[in-house]
Parts: sequence; C-alpha cells; structure tokens
Amino acid sequence: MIAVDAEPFPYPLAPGGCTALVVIDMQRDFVEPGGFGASLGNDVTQLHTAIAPIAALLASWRQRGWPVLHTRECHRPDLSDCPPAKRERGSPTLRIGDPGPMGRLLVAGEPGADIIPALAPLPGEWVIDKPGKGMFWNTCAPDGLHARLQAAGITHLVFTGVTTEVCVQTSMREANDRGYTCLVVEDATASYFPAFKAAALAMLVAQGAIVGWKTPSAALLSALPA
Ligand code: TIU
Repeated sequence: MIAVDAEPFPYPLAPGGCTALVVIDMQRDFVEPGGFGASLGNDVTQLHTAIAPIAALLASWRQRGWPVLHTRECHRPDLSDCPPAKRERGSPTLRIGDPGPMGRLLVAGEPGADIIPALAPLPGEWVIDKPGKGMFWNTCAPDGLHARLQAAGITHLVFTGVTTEVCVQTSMREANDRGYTCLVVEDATASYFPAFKAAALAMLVAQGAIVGWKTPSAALLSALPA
C-alpha cells in the first residue's frame, strides 16, 4: 500500500492495477454551453477548474498502465431507460431527449453526450454509460459493474469529475457500500455550486472516512512512485 496524504487520515492506495481512476461525466452536456447542465440554469464555467487536474491524473494513470474508467450520464435514443420522473422534473429550458445545439440532450451517441476532447478516453479504457446519477445503477448489463470490477481485481477507486454533490457523490457512496476503498480528488471535481462541493466533500470524509477520503491532486501525484 502507498500512503497518500489525505483527510481524515492517510489513504491506503493499492498499487498495480488494483486502483482505478474514475472520471465521472466530463461530458459536453455538463461542461459546455447549450447542454443539459445549462438547460437547468447552471453556469457551466464553474466546472472548468476540474479539467486540468483530471488531465494530469489521466496522464499519470496511463503512464503506469493502471485502469481508467470514464462514465457518461446518458439515455438510449428511445428514452426507455429514462424514468418519466427524471425527464419531467422541474422547468428546464430543454428536457432530456429534446434537440439542442449539441444534439438531443443526454442521449447516447449525440455530440453533447461525448466526453470533452481534453479528457477523451483512449482505446482500452472503460467507458460506462449510466442512466442514473450513480455508476452502479443499471450499468454493464448483464453482469453489472461491480462484478466487472471484481473480475478485474479492482478494489480501490479514485474519484474525479462532475458534479461533486450529484454524480460523484452518488457513485462514491454506491462504491463504498460495495466494499471499495474510495478517494475523491478535491481539485479534480467541481460543482455548479461551490458551497455544495465543499459540503459534499466534508460529509464524505466525516466520522472517520464514513464514505471515503479526500486529497488534492498534488498530494496524490507526489505520493505515486516515479
Ligand atoms: N445537475 C447536476 O449537478 N448533475 C447532474 O445532473 N449529473 C451529474 O452530476 N453528472
């Protein structure tokens, strides 16, 4: 184990292929104007601070040949995996499946559902399409993501991406309940609401790492072997 300086105490990172870097939903639909995030009334520029730290972590993981897992929140074109309660929620300017400047909102295969070019997955990296906020719900049929991670020997997950208190937090909580040892990288995640990001990070690490650990990317990168 590698001890990474973290809160609330050092994170025990498993070297080799046991620790996957998880990049949650760094899609044009959340990060660029005209997408799903903007349709909800959000200022998408709030998310841009996470891009460079995620790129640095991707470079480090790729250099080591450690596993990388990207997620995309999106739905089938017929919206059969989008609950009406999700599509009909609130008063957005566009709803899931409606045509926008980057294609149909949150629909697989549309330009808006793509991961932003700066963080594009490489061949061989996992790309998980998820219809919910959490990465374990209704993904990787028929066996499920947990079984696939177990089969790959992955026991530790390092979380990055957007948004901290929605898809990152939900996925990290789902992972914690399944027995993964989870770290979230503070500057590699972002929210449309900085106060919610701070609150989510504080909640995750409270009570002796009740859900997991947090650390800045510099501390994580400096702890990894050259
Ligand atoms: N709206 C918001 O903050 N987030 C989402 O809807 N999905 C993700 O967090 N990816």
